[in-house]
Amino acid sequence: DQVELRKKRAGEKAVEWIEDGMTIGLGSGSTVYWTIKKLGELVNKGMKIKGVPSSIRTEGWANQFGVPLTDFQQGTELDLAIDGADEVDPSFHLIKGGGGSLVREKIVNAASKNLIIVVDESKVVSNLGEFGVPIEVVPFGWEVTERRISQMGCRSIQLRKSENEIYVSNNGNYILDCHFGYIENAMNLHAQLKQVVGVVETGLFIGMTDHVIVGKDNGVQVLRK
Ligand code: DER
Repeated sequence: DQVELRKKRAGEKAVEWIEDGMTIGLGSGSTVYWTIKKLGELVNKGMKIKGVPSSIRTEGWANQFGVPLTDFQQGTELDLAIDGADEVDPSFHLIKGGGGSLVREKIVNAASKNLIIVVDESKVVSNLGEFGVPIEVVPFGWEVTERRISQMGCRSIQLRKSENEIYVSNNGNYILDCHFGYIENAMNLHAQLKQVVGVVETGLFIGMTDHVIVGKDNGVQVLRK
């Protein structure tokens, strides 16, 4: 379908930034799926790279497509990370976490020299906030953490479920999806949220992104800051 084709175009385009010998941060989600699949083809043709996966699901795709994996014991700086997003604003601030992998994604992306975001055009917005901000919280006392966050002006807050069960992240934590309405200052909101006792990480990725590759019906557009 059209959306999948736009995701595929953006995901595959990102491999042009990958060079032999690189260690790559592998993001999570259905757009970066196409990056990992394409990367497997390049490895099959002899490209020498290693990937650090940002989720168990991404680890499975890397194994399926033959992308060699490594971890931070082998090195604490990655050459490049490629990841998806739920929203991208004109300053390249992001909302991420729709797929539940935001903590490991942020760790991987923050450890990378460069970050490329791959999205279909529907993710490009003029103002963050339509998409609820995913916030990973410690399960113990999550009800107290939820109350504290709801007092910060969010309009609605939901404990994420998956098939009627509480969603548990790869790190054993819960996720609260918080709708703040249009976010005027994403940096400030992130900083305030990070202070709340019980919050592990937010889906606000501020000032981390170098390039954004947008998949469109008629091709791809590379946005540079
Ligand atoms: O959960 C995440 O952060 C994903 O990267 C998400 O933001 C993008 O997922 P998609 O490529 O499946 O839309």
